Amino acid sequence: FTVTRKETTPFDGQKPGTSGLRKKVTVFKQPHYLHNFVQSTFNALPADKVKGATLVVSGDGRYFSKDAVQIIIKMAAANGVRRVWVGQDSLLSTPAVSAVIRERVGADGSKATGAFILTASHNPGGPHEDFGIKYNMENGGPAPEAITDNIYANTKIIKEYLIAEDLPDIDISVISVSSFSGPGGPFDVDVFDSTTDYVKLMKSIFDFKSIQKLLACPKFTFCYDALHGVAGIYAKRIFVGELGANESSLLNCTPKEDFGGGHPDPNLTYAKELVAKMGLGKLSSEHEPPEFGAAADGDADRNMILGKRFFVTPSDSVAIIAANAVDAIPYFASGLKGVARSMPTSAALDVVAKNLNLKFFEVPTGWKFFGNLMDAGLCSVCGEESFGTGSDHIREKDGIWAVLAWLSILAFKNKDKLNGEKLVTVEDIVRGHWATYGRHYYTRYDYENVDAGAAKQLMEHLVNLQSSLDNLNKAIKEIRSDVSDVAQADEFEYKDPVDGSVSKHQGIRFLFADGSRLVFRLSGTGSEGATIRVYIEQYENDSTKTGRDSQEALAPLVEVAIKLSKMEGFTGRSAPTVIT
Ligand code: VG1
Ligand code: CO
Repeated sequence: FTVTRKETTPFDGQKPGTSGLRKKVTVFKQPHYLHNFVQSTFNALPADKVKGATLVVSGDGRYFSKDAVQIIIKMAAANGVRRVWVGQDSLLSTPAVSAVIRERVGADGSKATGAFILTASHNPGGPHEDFGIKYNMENGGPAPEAITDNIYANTKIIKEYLIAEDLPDIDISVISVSSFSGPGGPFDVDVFDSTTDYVKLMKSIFDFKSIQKLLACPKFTFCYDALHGVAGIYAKRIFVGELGANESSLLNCTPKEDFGGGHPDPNLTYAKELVAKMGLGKLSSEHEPPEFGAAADGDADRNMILGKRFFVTPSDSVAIIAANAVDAIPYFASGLKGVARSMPTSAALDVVAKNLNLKFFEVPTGWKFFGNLMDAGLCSVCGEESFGTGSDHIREKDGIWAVLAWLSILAFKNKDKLNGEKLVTVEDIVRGHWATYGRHYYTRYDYENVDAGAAKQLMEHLVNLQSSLDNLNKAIKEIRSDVSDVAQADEFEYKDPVDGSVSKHQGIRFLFADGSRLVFRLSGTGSEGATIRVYIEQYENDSTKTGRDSQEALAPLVEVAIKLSKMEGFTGRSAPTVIT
């Protein structure tokens, strides 16, 4: 092949957000748009991570992925990359990409040093919906801010990109290696099986035999919904192929470019079919719900865990996994190095860390902040309130891993009960946890796609309120007299304990004297307008009061949050788009 230099001019707004660049497909389809971002990434990386390097390119299979893969292959060739690894049909879940970077060794001994992941995660897909791209590093984790800032700086000054226009399109539906020769030497494209490396890793972490026994027990019924995302191919291999679950326990496990028209976000609002099947929500059906249900987002890094007629909050989920990991999961048998959560995630994990005497870290939203801690051997298990849970087996959150962790805990708790009368249920485990550690009532209100200017004004208003604690508390008491005082109000700032880098403006916090919290953030993953997230939390350690309905228990704080922020005044919204 030959290398062509194409002239181009910068596009505005190619700044990677919480997790890469996410825009409407119509934006990505503009001539040179994707090219500019890919070239800017190559320009931002150290030369040895491009020239002669091995790169992974794949994603959740959403609309435009197939075109994007061919473009990136041609640009990689032209930029001197030695080989590109592509999952069959360009499918690899985000956690599988992380595993492939860390674990896969090519036939010639090669190892990958990075990846382009093609996903907009939980955002809908299709010609009029979202596409996304993000770069992951040699440790398997998302590029840190120093790199994403550098990519963005390059997008603003780009003048040309390199592409091998005469390289033929690669048939990515067939596992095979295609070899080419260019001006800089040989170039290979290796299309490989999307599930093998990931499945092998999962088998090295969990006791598959004990999960098999649980799933074989007629009293234990199981259900998994991939929402037509990439998780489906892993669910088939692992839950059915390896663990013996019935094919009929899988919902929506065939990946689709538009996720079947749905919103591939595993929460109580968007995973409607599963929620109904589990006996939750208005649509709940007549039949007896399964004992365990779970769902994933488009790129399979998120998870929702449900019991029969029971929802496990993601903040509780990570705390419960941490509390049981050593007993139930062989990978952690020798102990946890530490645990971490994102700032808006509830403090349920903090209480576990304290009781078990574990190192504990609170980081800003987004998985990239956990990576440094894990690389330094400081953290084993971590999680976010946004349905993200994971461990140091890779450097991304991992939806299937979380399900296997829960199945392991259930298998452990039921190991002597499989022939008995009654199984320990998901609900029993959660209620038992609250009885030991107390309960963090928790909810998140999302106001999606509000006017960006209005959202900014609302945030400024909140920051202004923080200038006087006295006035703030007066204002709050006028809204509700039955909430405790705000003891500290600030914007969260994080100093990375490993590299000393500082991240500012990571969310507006109101910390109450009784341990309650209100947090406000603007989303960094949307593609249109702004999304305001309001996180509301209250701690209760009187075990007679941990069984209340969560929305009811949180009603006073919710009222304070909405009125204090003047939500309706600024945004015109009288209700959130999504409550989780
Ligand atoms: C959201 C979540 C955050 C998560 C991020 C990426 O970010 O709040 O916790 O890490 O999505 O998840 P934001 O900035 O919109 O609040 V994924 O599964 O979309 O890559
Ligand atoms: Co995701």
